[in-house]
Amino acid sequence: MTEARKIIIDTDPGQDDAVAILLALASPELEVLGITAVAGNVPLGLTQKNARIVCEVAGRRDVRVFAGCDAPMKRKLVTAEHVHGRTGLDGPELFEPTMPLQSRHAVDFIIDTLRAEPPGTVTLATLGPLTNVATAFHRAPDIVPRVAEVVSMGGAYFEVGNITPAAEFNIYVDPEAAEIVFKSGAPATIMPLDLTHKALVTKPRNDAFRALGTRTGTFTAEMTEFFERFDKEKYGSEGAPLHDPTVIAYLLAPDLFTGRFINVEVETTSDLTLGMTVADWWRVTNRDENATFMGDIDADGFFSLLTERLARLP
Ligand SMILES: [Ca+2]
Repeated sequence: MTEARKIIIDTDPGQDDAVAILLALASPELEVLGITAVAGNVPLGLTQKNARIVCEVAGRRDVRVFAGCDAPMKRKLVTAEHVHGRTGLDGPELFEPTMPLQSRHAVDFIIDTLRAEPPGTVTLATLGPLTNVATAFHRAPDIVPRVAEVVSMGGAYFEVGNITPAAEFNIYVDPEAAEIVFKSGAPATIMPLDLTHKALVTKPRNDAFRALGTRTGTFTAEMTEFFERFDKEKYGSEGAPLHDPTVIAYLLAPDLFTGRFINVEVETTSDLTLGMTVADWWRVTNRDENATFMGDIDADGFFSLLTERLARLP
């Protein structure tokens, strides 16, 4: 086997973040150098704790978890307990994690790691608002050319918004951070709602998690059942979209995805459309391409990969 791809997972767990972390920890092609928590779905005190809970469920107390920024760069934090529940991980019975939180700040960890590892070898997999990554890029611009790729769940174009009519949650919470990252020059791949709304946890797919008969399988099924209640009501669809694991699946099996390398910019001034990702899908401007904006997914392939990998965990 070729050498594992080194990644840092930046995250605001969140049930779908939790599934993404489990997928990464179950996959030998990836070496998780660290997990950096950020405020988003719920406040930082909960996201860093939830990240540790998920590592313990996976039997991976050795993974380093760092706490990062507790608020967006220039704005007040907006959270999403209405989707994820009070803890952010509502659904399964939760426990107090006993593995330690690292003492270093997540932003320092990102900067130190990118400076220490050979250039072009560390990928940033981002599953929440981009505050930690943008703060690192802003504070240490020398790390930007060392990033192999930033793969982010965020944004939307055809599906437009889920937190406002125009904006997807991760980008809306910290639009200035998203703008810094997407304009940084680091190779970017974006998993927008256009794609994740095709990755629905239908009943048979949820049953497949439960049928694993493992702690991880049950934990996953109970989490996805919880947030499904909200999304089914909201969208009237046959299941809830499983957003964040698409980022990890892309690192494992890029052929499951198709998209376009285009210009993507973030609205940071308008009240009406704040946080909108303006994606030049039809290439109607001369603005420079800066991101691969994904549009389609082989959903059956994605769920088979996910279930097969989760089966490897305890
Ligand atoms: Ca997330």
